[in-house]
Amino acid sequence: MIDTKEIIKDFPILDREIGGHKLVYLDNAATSQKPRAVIDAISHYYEHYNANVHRGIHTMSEEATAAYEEVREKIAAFIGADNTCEIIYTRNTTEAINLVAYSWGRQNVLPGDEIVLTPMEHHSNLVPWQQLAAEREAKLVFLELTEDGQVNMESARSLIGPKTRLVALTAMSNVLGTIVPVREIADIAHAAGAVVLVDGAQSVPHLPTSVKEMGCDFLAFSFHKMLGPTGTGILWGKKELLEAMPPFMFGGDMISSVAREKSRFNELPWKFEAGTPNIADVIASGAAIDYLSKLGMENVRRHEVEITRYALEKLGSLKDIVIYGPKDAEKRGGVIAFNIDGLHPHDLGQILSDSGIAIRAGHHCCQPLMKDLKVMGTARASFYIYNTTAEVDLLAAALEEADKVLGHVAVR
Ligand code: C6P
Repeated sequence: MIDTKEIIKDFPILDREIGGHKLVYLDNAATSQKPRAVIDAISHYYEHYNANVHRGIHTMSEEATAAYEEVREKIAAFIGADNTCEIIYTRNTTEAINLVAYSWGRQNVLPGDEIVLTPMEHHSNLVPWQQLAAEREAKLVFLELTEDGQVNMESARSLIGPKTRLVALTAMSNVLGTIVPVREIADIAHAAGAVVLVDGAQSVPHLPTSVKEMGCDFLAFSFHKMLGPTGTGILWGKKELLEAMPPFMFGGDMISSVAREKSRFNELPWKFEAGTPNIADVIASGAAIDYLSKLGMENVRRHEVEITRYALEKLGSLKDIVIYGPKDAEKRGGVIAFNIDGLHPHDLGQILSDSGIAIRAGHHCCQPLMKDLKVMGTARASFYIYNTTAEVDLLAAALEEADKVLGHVAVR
């Protein structure tokens, strides 16, 4: 098991106080906190070898290029990819998905084709497909969910078929916490001749990941949710698919030669990386991978199952609370979205903040799912490696207090 007491020491921000209370950070699904090693990697780059990559032949440029490219190897190992040419740096998950929608989508999706999604997709894995579908006269098809927010596999078997061109699905919901059986769905999709894109924004930071075991064709994720800095994300794709795709953006670094009228494009992965990249943050993302690898992703997962199980029980015993998603901690990630009858989630978020507890409140960029749940929004607590059951107790106590303070003004 991981030792939270030791881990907490590595995160300077966790010493912070908010309004006289020690910070309890439970908004990890939005973005995680950063360990000292990641913060130091950024300043070390700027203090010692700040230079552009792939361009200069001076020492610092060579050092920066080596450090920047070395991270690609770490990422490939972390997600079980065979080849670093399949690892494309992007700004975040959203950009990675847009890259596929623009480049692969506009080349491969034809009128009458179907794009299959789940009803719990984040807007980042919905809006790009809406745009593509409108442009290509394709149709969006949604799988069904069971009452406790799991994918209804019967609907996967019946809705994925010969017209399906793409199945784009989250591996873990940022609202329901649901862990999706990606492999099973990918097998159904491949049998129908479709391509599978996995939104790993919530799963890669929290679960051991193997693109081979997942059986997907594309995987998108962001480093800022897994101890890394903001502004770095990854698109992994199968080499043969990426090779056949046109570049997404054009300009410097993505070319092999340019004449006045025409250009040749660079090979993978640089074909998809136009312009000066986010060098410092990519290098610091490597430090984030080192940190997580040292802990072991199996241990990260175990810790989160324990804390989620505890939180489901503790919060579940509160008066008038509704918790969304699977009841079993093994079937979900460390994300708990909830409502307390009669209290607005934003009011809850505010009152918890006054006690130093950071949660998220709102629609979590999943407005269609909110509509299905028949709510405007929810409160959401989400956990990571530095959270403890003692913090869950503080959350539960603050929610009880909030119910007392706000409850008497609320219309029940
Ligand atoms: N969800 C949340 O609070 P970006 O912003 O590109 O790094 O990640 C987008 C994204 C895509 N898919 C899923 C499943 C996500 O959870 C997110 C980000 C954050 O839930 C911010 S809205």
